[in-house]
Amino acid sequence: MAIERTLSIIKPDAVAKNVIGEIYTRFEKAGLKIVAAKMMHLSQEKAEGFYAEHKERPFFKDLVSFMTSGPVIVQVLEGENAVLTHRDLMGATNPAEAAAGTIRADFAQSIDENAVHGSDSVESAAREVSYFFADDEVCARTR
Ligand code: RTP
Ligand code: MG
Repeated sequence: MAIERTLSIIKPDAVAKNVIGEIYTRFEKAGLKIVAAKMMHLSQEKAEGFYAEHKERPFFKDLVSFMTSGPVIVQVLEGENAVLTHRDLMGATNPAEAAAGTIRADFAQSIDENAVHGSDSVESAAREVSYFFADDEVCARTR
């Protein structure tokens, strides 16, 4: 299987719940390595740019408002099949439909405040990683 990278965001609701460590533990237990990480409070412009693909959707304004409501933790995860492995750990977008034991089932309250983001393809991951990190901010984990 291919070693991939994916972009992960712990959203403002999960940071506020103080479950950053619990979420990181799930990544590590699944064999995903954190190769870049930062805490940041997204500006409106940064959040709008990140979710530009959704800008015509009815939920866009609420999504941007939520994503700028408090700090987030943004990280790059690396591992075998990282994009899908991470999506599986997250669970369905709507936590009411998320499988038991997934991050969204355990920590999210609604489709609008759903704890985490994960890239949905290798192509999106490449774009999203470079949206948040310069090349030299992503570290090789060789040992
Ligand atoms: P994300 O991008 O945040 O990882 O979530 P996702 O792939 O599971 O879902 P996506 O379709 O990309 O939607 C991005 C975020 O928009 C909100 N959303 N609300 N009310 C709605 O019908 C609706 N649909 C999407 C969610 O917060 C979702 O995470
Ligand atoms: Mg998405």
